[in-house]
Amino acid sequence: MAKHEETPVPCYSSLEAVYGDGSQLEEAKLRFDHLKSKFLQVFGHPPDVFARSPGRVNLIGEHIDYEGYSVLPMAIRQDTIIAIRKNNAEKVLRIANVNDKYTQCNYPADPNQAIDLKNHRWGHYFICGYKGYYEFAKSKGVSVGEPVGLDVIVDGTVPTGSGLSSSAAFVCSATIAIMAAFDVNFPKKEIAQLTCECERHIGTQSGGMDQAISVMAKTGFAELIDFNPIRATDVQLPAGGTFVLAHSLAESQKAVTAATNYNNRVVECRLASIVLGIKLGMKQQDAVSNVQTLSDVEGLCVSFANSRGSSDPVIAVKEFLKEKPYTAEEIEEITGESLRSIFKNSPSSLDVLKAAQHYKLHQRAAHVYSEAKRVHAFKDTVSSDLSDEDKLKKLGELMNESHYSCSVLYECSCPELEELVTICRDSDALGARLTGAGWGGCAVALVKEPIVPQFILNLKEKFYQSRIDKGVIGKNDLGLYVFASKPSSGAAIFKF
Ligand code: NG1
Ligand code: MG
Repeated sequence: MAKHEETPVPCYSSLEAVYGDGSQLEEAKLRFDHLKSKFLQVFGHPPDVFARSPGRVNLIGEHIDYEGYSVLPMAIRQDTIIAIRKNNAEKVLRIANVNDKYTQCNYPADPNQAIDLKNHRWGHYFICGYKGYYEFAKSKGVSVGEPVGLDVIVDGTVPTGSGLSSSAAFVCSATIAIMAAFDVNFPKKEIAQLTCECERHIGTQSGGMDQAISVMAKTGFAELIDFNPIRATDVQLPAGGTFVLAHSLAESQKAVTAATNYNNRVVECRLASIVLGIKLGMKQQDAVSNVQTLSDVEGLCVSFANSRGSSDPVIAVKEFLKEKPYTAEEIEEITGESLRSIFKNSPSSLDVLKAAQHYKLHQRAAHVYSEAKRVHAFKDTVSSDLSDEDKLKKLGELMNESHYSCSVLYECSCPELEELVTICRDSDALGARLTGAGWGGCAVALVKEPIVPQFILNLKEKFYQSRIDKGVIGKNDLGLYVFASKPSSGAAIFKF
């Protein structure tokens, strides 16, 4: 039997395979019916096919996917559903949304169009998938013919800016819907790779975690995701624990703040890896041309640590990267090349250089290497012969350590997340941490199953009530911002 990730995205003729037979199914039926009638109303004909892809919560392994390290997310039930139909009459991509907050976006049916990054629009994420599909088809030698128009309606339930990857749910469902409209399908792991690359058209230099889990998730399992090549290994979480997601209500606008936040960290990691490479004996020119990520120089760091009786690459970080932030000039002195020249082929990195005052190479590298180890410790704990109770305790500790590292070394937390994580721990979570890119969005807490209702009540009282009183959120909307989550299924196509 072909491995799960080698098989194409499944195509179903009914909703049960994905939404089960409980209240989720009822909710899904309403959403699909609404999509159909809205499609008819907006475009004058029914959709041809639907695709859905879920959001995700990352349990551990933050800001390391783009450095080549494995991460451990699970899919959540919130997803993006897309209804689509080819429109041969007009060469236009008409992208509407069930939510009136998102006004219809029209784009030319041109796979070579540039995305206008200076004017961010929600429809841009669809264009990522559109461009990605054509780039992929070209690389596979699939004949695509003349571009045609597409009529599209989107219905997303993953809260935006929440660190739960509404963006990947959108890009993946868009790509898969486009493929389904053109009647083609590919192995899931190839779609995971393609969607990871095409989401970068939005201007963030992201890794591939979100798309990989959205496309390859399986009900009931978290997944250890490895990169280069992308691979997913099922992780069965210990019984007795539940992951509760809680929104800090600070929205992180990653596409807008990329130069100072997300892409800034990607650039700092690249510089840290080049400097480490040189300090550990590489020629300047070699390091600048060949070292892309901290995983590229891990071997050198580990050899150095071994000479000190350890295998921890953080030893090399401590020895060779000073704690005080580096100026551009200090780094250029080490690399023998200007930063502008190192990043000359990456416009979004050049934006980072313009905005940066200094570069915290020591802290960023220490986070990445230690977080990569925690992912494996998490996986090893799950498969160890400890009791479920002891496993949960250990997983909680690893989550706490991960949060500390994100907050102090990677500086991707924010005051609201700090407050929320503290409240989670005070409310008897086994562990709690920010999840996703950070700078806002959600925390994830590991909680013993029997106390979940009390835990959620505590959060309501200590974190949300004052925000309800101030009108930040409605008192009936609490369920949208704090909920327990089980590992859900990955992408699917529906043809009725
Ligand atoms: P969020 O912020 O949840 O979209 C982002 C990246 C991930 C990963 C995490 C941090 C995108 C699409 N995703 O996730 O690849 O790097 O941050 O671990 O940018
Ligand atoms: Mg995202």
